[in-house]
Amino acid sequence: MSEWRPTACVLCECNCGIQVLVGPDGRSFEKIRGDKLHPASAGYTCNKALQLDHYQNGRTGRLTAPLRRRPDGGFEEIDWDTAISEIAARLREVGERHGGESIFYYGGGGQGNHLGGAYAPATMAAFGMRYRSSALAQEKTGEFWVGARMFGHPVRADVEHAEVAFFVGKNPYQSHGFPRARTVLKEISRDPNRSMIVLDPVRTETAELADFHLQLRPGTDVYLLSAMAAILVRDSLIDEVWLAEHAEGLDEVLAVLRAVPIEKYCAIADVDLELVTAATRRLAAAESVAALEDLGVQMNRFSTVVSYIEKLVWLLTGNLGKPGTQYAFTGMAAIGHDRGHRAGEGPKSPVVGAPIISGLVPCNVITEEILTDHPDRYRAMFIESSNPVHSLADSARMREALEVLELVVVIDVAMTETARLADYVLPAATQFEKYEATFFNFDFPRNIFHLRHPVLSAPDGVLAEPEIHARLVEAAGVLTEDDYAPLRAALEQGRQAFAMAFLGVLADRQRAKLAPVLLYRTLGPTLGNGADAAAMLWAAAYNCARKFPESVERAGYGTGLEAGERLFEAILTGEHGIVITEDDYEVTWNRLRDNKVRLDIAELLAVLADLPESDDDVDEWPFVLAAGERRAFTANTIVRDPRWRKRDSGGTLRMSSADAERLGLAVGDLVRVTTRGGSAEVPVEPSDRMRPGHLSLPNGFGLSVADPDGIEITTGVAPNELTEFDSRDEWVGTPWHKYVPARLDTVSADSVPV
Ligand SMILES: Nc1nc2c(c(=O)[nH]1)N[C@H]1C(S)=C(S)[C@@H](COP(=O)(O)OP(=O)(O)OC[C@H]3O[C@@H](n4cnc5c(=O)[nH]c(N)nc54)[C@H](O)[C@@H]3O)O[C@H]1N2
Ligand SMILES: Nc1nc2c(c(=O)[nH]1)N[C@H]1C(S)=C(S)[C@@H](COP(=O)(O)OP(=O)(O)OC[C@H]3O[C@@H](n4cnc5c(=O)[nH]c(N)nc54)[C@H](O)[C@@H]3O)O[C@H]1N2
Ligand code: SF4
Ligand SMILES: [Mo]
Repeated sequence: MSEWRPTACVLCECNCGIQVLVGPDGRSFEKIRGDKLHPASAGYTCNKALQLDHYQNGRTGRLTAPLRRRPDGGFEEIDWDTAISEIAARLREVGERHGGESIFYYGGGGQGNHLGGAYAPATMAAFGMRYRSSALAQEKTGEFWVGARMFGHPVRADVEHAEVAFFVGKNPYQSHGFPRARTVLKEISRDPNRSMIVLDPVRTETAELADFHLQLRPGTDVYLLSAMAAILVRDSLIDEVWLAEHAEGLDEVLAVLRAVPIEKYCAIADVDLELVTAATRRLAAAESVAALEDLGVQMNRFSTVVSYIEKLVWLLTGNLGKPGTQYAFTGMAAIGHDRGHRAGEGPKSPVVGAPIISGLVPCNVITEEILTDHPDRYRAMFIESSNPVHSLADSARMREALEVLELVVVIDVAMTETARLADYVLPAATQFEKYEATFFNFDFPRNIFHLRHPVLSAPDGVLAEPEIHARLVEAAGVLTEDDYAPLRAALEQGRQAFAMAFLGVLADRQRAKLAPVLLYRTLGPTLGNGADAAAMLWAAAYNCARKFPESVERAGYGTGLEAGERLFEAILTGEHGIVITEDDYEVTWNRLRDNKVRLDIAELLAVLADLPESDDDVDEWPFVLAAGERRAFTANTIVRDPRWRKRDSGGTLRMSSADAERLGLAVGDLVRVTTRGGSAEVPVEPSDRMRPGHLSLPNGFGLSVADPDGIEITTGVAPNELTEFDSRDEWVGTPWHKYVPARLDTVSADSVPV
């Protein structure tokens, strides 16, 4: 019997609730619709969710058995016992020769799946691994670090309730980033009392809805935002009363901003001074401003400094801890938290000495940590649920790095660009075949968690990640039945006795690291319905109730130890997603360090005080390429089957109509785009939305899949064939993928259909 089953979309961090109708074959999604019962998305989806069958059943190169690389470079299928014991033995060997810390862990989850990665710390501990990274360390670590310095706690924007929404290098219409984005954007746009300000060189779908589109020259946000902050100071638009109560370090900031050459900076950004002034005044006059910055600036020149000055703009106008501004959120995991060490202090990567922010080595130094004869270089990599050969800067160099490693293990659902270079590939169940969840729980005032139940059965030969980690940890010999027995005995006395026994485990720091697998093997099997993987969430729920007792109580779970237990039960049984915490806006202040904002970050103020004019070589590189734009049919590399796209199937290079006309190019004409890092042929799409001199390539293209005859088809250009690892932020090492100096050559007059 077919029935609608609740789950979620896995294509962006919003994870909108959906319902699926499984076809009579028991494998395909016959229909997909938004889930009205989901507490955050409430029935909303964008166009992409409806294509999820292509993730599940498309031509993806689905993996269905563990693979081992043969000496000739091909792969052979092996059984799970062989795979686990060989991988464990080889990880141990690497550890014995070079220390476990020479095994680098990368990934742990994509846009929809973090539950598996929550078990990975046990595998890391079992083999002595220490260093790790993920995609967050090539986009968000600058903002994390700045947030840690200014607030001591990560904050997010309450766009939904804002009078003024301020988007800096962010196109929520396509990329989302907050629930029901398209609906919210349209509401703001329609409301005469609310406004939208967008900084983007492209007239995006979001910019089109904006009241103020500051269509700046690419890479000049630091100047434009400095000018805006300086206008606030010059015209006495700052909220002095609020700042006196809530902030420290104002004088140091004012001293720098008073010296900003406003007109000159607007000229550098190439935006009309009057437009900048009007937008700034609108922002200052608002009761509430919610600001969202994203890759347009986080992967661009001065990225970390821009994250800082962007925050100064809304802090100087008093926009924190009130409805429609920014808030410090709760959650089931600590995403975005960092200690906020001063530059040069704090943990560092072993070879390059790069700062480790939020526990993550900057992605852009990974190849440098491998391609060297430094004694502490990484010798092996354990890669889970990510595709670094495609997603990290300079794919050619990343391939070279994987080739020199002694061992590469990949856990994925598909034969990806990265898996192809592995020594062992372990096949995972898809996100619809297992219990799954994300820790992207950033909502406010009601925060949401969604434990998705499987809606399809997994094929033989694949395993969910928690089981893979448990087997690896056991194969390492660090956990046996003897370790499980006391916890199981306690469980027989009930959960409270179990909780006490588990606290005993946590008291031993070494054992505490193995806690995920201890929970999985003891509590897991008692949860019923094959929900073993939810075991980790039991500890996470207790932790959430301990860290945010009032918020958990307000959400209806009571107080004390009981609250953690009730919250966990609600998570386990709430198939549509549940409210985990409920806050008021004021609570933000309790979460900030010293209940205050620290405005001055000396290192970054020094940069702002002394910005260079321009160092571009426009003769050699007349264009700036943004490598990796989010479009209607891109989703990182999660959907591999090119047939999922209803438009832009080849992934065009967008350029301004004026440039196209000058070069005699029409839609579909092939050009060769060349950068310092590489060169590729791509069809162009002239557009009046683009600034002259600017080029844009979509993300998520350049994937290879086999057609039914086994012939490999690659669709579009993989952006990181064109990027360079050393084009990166000075403070946290994030890449400047949106600012790739480029040149164009026409290839032929032949057009291809786009
Ligand atoms: N459709 C779709 N949605 C997605 C994803 C996807 O693959 N496809 N991926 C998800 C992920 S992982 C992320 S991190 C988010 C990213 O979400 P976004 O950051 O919104 O996505 P991008 O399109 O990469 O970049 C945003 C904007 O930056 C602009 N930009 C380029 N150069 C500059 C500049 O110099 N200054 C300014 N101010 N802006 C500039 C671009 O024109 C673009 O409109 O999207 C998520 N959502
Ligand atoms: N040039 C350039 N590069 C970029 C960007 C850009 O804008 N420009 N954007 C960057 C950003 S913001 C991000 S977030 C990264 C994303 O890049 P990555 O972090 O590498 O992640 P994804 O492309 O999302 O790939 C997720 C992987 O998980 C696999 N997968 C799917 N479901 C499961 C599952 O259930 N289990 C397991 N084990 N695997 C699964 C997929 O097959 C895929 O290989 O790309 C970055 N790279
Ligand atoms: S891709 Fe669209 S439907 Fe899917 S989670 Fe994101 S916003 Fe929701
Ligand atoms: Mo991302």
